[in-house]
Formats: sequence, structure tokens, C-alpha cells
Amino acid sequence: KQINVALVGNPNSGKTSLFNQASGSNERTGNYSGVTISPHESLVTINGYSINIIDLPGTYSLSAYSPEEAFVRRYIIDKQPDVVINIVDASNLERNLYLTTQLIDMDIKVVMALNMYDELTAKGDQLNIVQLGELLGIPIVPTVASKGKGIKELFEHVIQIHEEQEPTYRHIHIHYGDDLEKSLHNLQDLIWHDKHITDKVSSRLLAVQLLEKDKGAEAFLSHFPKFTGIKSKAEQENATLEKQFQEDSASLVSEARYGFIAGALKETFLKKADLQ
Ligand code: BGO
Repeated sequence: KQINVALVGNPNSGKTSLFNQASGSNERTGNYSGVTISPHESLVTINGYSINIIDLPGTYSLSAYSPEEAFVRRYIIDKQPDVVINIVDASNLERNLYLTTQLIDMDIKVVMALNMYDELTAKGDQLNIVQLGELLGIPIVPTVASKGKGIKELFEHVIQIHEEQEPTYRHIHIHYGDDLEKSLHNLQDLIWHDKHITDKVSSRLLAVQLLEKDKGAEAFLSHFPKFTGIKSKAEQENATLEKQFQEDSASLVSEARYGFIAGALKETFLKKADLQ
């Protein structure tokens, strides 16, 4: 009954506060300076489960451009935590949900801590949490980490998702739009044929990363025999998209992610100004 849980969220989303509340520790914030990143870990017992909580560095994205991004991504891929708690700043939903879309693409078990929920309610904004959770396929628990609110419920959902008893959890696909989806499909087709590749990472995730010209994905794929063919197909798909849209294919992917977020928030989120 041991569960490895990694905390993943934007800087200042309240990760350290949540870690401290859950573990009863008193870590100071922002101590990830320099090149050595050693995440804080704490073992706690909740409802009879031994939960190992790992606080990863704050990051806006998993695109591996910064050392923090690369570290968090590698950690998730290599260490395969059983559950990821995605801490989202409720007062800055659009930006924070970007990271969530990347976690969705990674096809892992995620529970969202909708933190700073006090700020959202203080502003008078309204969010349909259940509906957003259903759209994302992720259980969402409102929290106020600085006051310890919602932490118990959060970990109850962590246990539930680990035990495959979480009704909200399902693997969704972010829809990248018809043109990008066609390219993804073509790339996935090639990746699929090498069973050894898909044993390790989802073919869809790799296809998305190839459209993003992700160096990490290329490095990973370079170890497999089909790499040359996959790489030239990716270059071809990227060139076609770039010609059609007159835009970098990586930007097209991130715009599609923001489009997905905007669509989800349009259905579930109302600012106070729009309520009157
Ligand atoms: C300071 N609600 C509110 N309102 N604030 C929260 C919540 C919440 O749910 N959760 C955390 N905070 P970190 P990262 C601070 O430190 O945990 C606050 O980077 C201050 N400090 O208390 O550090 C939390 O680990 C002086 O605020 O986030 C912290 O993810 C004045 O959000 C900040 C005001 O939390 C970031 C706040 C000297």
C-alpha cells in the first residue's frame, strides 16, 4: 500500500505550501537555485496508505527548454510516479492549465489541486469544477494550501485514482485541430510499427513532440532502428504545416493547447464581470 506521488505545478502555485501541509514539514520556498536539483521527499501515512510525496521544481511547461522543465519531464518519464498532483493556481487558470494539457498528453494518473481557491471565490468568479474535471478527465479538488484546506480530500482522490476507483478519471486526447491531427496520425503510424518504442512512451505523445521539434523526443527516438524514417517524416509534416499556416509547427501546437483551454473555460468559467 505504497503510493509515489509527485507534485507538479507552476512556480508560485502553492506547491511548497501543499507539500508542507501534507508532510507536516517546514521547507522554505524557492530553494531550487543552481544546477543541482534535488527534490524534497516526505513519507506520510494517510488512510492506511504509505504515501511518498515528491515536491518537484516549479515549471510552466514540460517542453524541456529550461533545466526545471527538463528535470520534471525526465522525472515523470524515468521514475513513473503512481500519481501526479497537478497544483493549479485558480486565480490564473489559463496559464496554469497549459502544463495540465501536457500532463494529459503524457497519459498518466493526475489529480488536480485547484489551489488559491480562496482567491477565486473572493473575486466573485465562478467555476464549474465538476464539469471542468469531466472535460479534462481529471478529478479536481479545490484547496487553500496555505491554510491546509482541501488537503485531506485531495489525498483521498489520490488513493482512489491509484486504486482505479476514481469515476472522473479517463484518458482524453487534446484535439489539436484537423490539420495537426492528420500529421499526428501519419507520425503515429510510423512510430507504432516499432513496438519497442511504444512499450516505453505513448506514440501520440512522441508524435506531438515531433511537431514541437522537441530535442528530447528526438534523442529518445534516435536509439531505435526506425529513427531516420520517423525524423524525415516529421520534417516533411512540419514543412507542410508551416507552409500552410505560415507559422512554426511548435507554435501551432501550443496555440492549439491554448485553444483547447479557452474552449474548456468558456464552458465552465464565469468571471464576476460577466455574471452581472
Ligand atoms: C507567501 N491561497 C492563498 N491566498 N495563498 C496561498 C495559497 C492559497 O491556497 N497557497 C499558497 N499560498 P508557495 P510554490 C507570501 O509566501 O507554496 C501563498 O512556489 C509571503 N511570503 O503562502 O511558496 C503562500 O512552492 C508574503 O505566499 O508556492 C505563498 O509553488 C506575503 O502563495 C505563495 C504574501 O506559495 C506561494 C504571501 C513571505
